[in-house]
Amino acid sequence: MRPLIGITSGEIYNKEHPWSPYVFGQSYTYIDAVIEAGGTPVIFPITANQDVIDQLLGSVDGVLLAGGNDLTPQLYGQEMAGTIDNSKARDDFEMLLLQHTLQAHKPILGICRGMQLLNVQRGGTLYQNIKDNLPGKDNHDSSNEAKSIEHLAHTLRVEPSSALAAIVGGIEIQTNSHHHQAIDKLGEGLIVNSYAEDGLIEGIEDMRSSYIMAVQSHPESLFQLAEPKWRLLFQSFIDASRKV
Ligand SMILES: [Mn+2]
Repeated sequence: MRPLIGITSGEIYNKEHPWSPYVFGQSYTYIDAVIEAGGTPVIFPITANQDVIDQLLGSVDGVLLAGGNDLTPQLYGQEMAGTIDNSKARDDFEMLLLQHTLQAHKPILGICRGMQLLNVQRGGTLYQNIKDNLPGKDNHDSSNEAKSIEHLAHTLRVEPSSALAAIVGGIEIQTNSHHHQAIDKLGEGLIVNSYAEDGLIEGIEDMRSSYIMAVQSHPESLFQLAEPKWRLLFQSFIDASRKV
């Protein structure tokens, strides 16, 4: 059986027709990654209706918290200072969805914004803009500036004792970088599973009682060609979802 995987969506605006209703959507790369790893993807809409959230979660075997816009900084006790393009509706939906997914012990894979959401949900904080807050660090938006999401920006140092090291089969893996925010204070119960060369956190996990795994980069754009080892991450997530 292919496990059913809920993927979070973003609000997509039609810039040429700003009067048009926005669309809930997500990049095809997440969909392909789930299908190729053996799962069946379903894109979740954004809603504040708790019954709908419960039914959406109840229908799936795992949840992929996808990338997208910045989190509203009030969620981690800060005022706006470097955050761009945040959506309170998406934040509220995903915080509720994440809380319920954790309570249900269903597998979670967080990517980029999804990793930051997990950290904040556990009481952690973010640097709102790496270039302002940490001016000595490497450029973490280089895949964007190279106009290629497949552009390999960092070699990650994977913690040898982490679940991620066991999953990808090593303590080094290449990845892309398309983010301007980063984890500052680590959330409760989470461990760092990987760092960039400059020391920034590139992945977190909590495998104590269920599968909770998250990365800052976009492996869904790398597993096909640029770094095939990332395929193992999606396979481990789908395998965990099959067991629930
Ligand atoms: Mn990075």
